[in-house]
Amino acid sequence: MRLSLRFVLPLMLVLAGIAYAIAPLVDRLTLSWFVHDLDSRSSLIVNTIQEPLQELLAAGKRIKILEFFNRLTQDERLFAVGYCATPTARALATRSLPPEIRCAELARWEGARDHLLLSAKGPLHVSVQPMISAAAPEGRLVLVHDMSFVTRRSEETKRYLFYLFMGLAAVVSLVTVIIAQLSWRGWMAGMRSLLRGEGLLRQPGAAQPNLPEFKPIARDLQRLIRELESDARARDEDQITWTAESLRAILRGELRGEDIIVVSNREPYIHQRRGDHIEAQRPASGLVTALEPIMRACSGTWIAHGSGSADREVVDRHDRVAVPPDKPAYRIRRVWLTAEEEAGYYYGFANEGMWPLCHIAHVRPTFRSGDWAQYVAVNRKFAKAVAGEAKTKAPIVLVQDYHFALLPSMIREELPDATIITFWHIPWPNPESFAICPWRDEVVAGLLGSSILGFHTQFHCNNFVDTVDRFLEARVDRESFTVSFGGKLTAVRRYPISIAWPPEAEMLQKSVADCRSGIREQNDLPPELMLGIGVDRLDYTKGIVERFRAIERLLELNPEWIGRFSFVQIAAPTRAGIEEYQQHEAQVRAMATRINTRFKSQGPPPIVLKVEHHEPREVYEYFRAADLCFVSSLHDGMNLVAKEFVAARDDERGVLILSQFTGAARELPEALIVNPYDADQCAAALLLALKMPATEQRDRMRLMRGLVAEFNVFRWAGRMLLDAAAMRRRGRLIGRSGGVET
Ligand code: ADQ
Repeated sequence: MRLSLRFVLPLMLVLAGIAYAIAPLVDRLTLSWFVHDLDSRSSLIVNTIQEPLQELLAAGKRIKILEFFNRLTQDERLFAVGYCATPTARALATRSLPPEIRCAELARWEGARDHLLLSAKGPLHVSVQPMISAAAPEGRLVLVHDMSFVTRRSEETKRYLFYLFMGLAAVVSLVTVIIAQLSWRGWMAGMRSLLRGEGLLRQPGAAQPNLPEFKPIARDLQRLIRELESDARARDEDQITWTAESLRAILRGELRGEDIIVVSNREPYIHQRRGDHIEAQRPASGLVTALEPIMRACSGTWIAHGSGSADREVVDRHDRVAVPPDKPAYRIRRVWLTAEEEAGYYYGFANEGMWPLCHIAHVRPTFRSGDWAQYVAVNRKFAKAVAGEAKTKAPIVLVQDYHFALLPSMIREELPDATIITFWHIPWPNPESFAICPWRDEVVAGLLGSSILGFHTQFHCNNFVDTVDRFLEARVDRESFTVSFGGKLTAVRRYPISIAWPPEAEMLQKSVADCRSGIREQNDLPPELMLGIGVDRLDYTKGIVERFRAIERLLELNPEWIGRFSFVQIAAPTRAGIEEYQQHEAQVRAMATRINTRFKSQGPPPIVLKVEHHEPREVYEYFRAADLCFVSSLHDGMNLVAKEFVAARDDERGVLILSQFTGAARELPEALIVNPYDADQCAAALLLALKMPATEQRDRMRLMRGLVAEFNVFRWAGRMLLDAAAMRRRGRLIGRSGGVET
């Protein structure tokens, strides 16, 4: 409509102007036509009346002549008729002959070009014709025609001319608007099909692609576009210094304050009752460590299981509480679970089933149908909470981890237009291993409710896509790494997680020298002692037993280090309700005791085991106090401890020993990469670390710090959210949002 007005109005004005400008021209033209016409008419009349008039003249019948003339003027256009026998004679004429026409002046009219007389009666055409008579050689007939009809006609012509141009303007506008609309629609359809990559695969009007010969070209084209896009994205990303502030600015620009909801099992702040006061504790979790800065940056809603002893006391009537407690920036919406729900969903299916299933740590998964039923019910409960917290129909929902495999498709049912980004923080096994799960199809189908599904490494993405291919009726595109299932597309992407950079100033406040002396003193260790550090949840996947075995082997093979080297293991209690974890804790404790007993006589204990939670600041103090950090996970999605150790060492000292089975090993090749199952290799790495010259430590540490700085957690979140924003933009362009339909 706007287009029509913008186009039609000026066009009409232009055409009206043209009509106005050419009207006098047309006037002149029509006048000359009429004059010419009247000239011919006059000649015709004169020729016709010559004979009877000559007879009447010869008979001298003046009265009859006047009657004859009067009869002639009954013609509506013939205004007057007269006859002059000689220039000096008196005109014999009808009364209507204008007085300006006198016999003596007829010569003037004979020679005139336009024959026009503007009399008191209006415009007149005067024609003077000679009589062909030997009796009156000077006789002249005067015919006067009324030309007022010419003025009337001219007015009419102008009016018609105006209508004609207006009509023309309307037709031209209509045709133009129709053509514009048709070509806009066609262009849009073309764009849509191009965006869907169908441009070359589908002919207009054809329901199915029917140009198979173009398929390879279309695929090549699509791949080229994707490569260009990803190149451009990488370039754009490289130019950004990723900080909480730049992430916030990008989110403001790209997502314009869109509704962001995070869902995870673990809450970022747990309120615990300690006697008569309530304490807000941050749990020891990589996931929380990674997502907390993002939520601070974009102030959304974090939905999580309320598990603290004082959680219910601090929430409002909608079960919400603003956090962080000292400087509220976002809110937690707590979901309450019954003891049965927690036992079945969390301890049962998630941690006795999915966790060992996805980690190759030689602990058998246990699957019970009762646990599965609770897992389904709790996922449904969280889906309802998401729908309840959503402020718009199309929020961006970030679903976290293996506790919520079914949640993406359940959210999709509640909010079809939501953009759902699911991040799987743990590894994804190969299809053979995953086949163990009795509900494998449901789990995979649930995850395919996501718009984007993220893993830490490409290897895990490959395993997931292979699993889909093996078990579901889905279309897998390995070029674009997308899965089409149930009419929806899920992009499977690699987003290596990281930590905030730079670390909070508070973490690095205490100097390395003070940390070294302070930590040794706190643990009754001699000041000159070489110190190793391990920080983990007390989980069997972290390889703590293998780590201790490597320390024992080091001391066995290199007894000169007994009493000169100790290893502090900080182990946060975790999932203590599960038998495997209880056994694992017992095994770790027993092993530390045995090794310490074995080498105790010769000075400080080789292993200092601290099974307790520590605040992040204390953990950083240990990192800064140590000479080496040993991460020996048997299987780990990423492992943030490795990156935290690197971030803590602004003195560019310290050696990182890192298991080859962590996602982090792919990003930090400057660490000493080891196989945790190979005790001799690990012992050799420990020895190398203890003896490593300061310059080599600095070179390795510098490279690792550069990588962690560049690929920090803000980039992790920013990339996912930018991809989501691009997906939403594309969705809006082709008339859809959320999961892109195939
Ligand atoms: P986690 O298995 O929890 O995370 P990790 O990545 O190592 O493992 O993160 C643990 C976090 O907890 C670190 O921030 C660490 O500092 C902290 N932490 C550990 N022990 C602690 C203690 N005793 N006291 C205080 N803090 C402690 C899962 C996956 C990982 C993946 C992360 C993030 O298993 O592979 O890297 O999610 O995606």
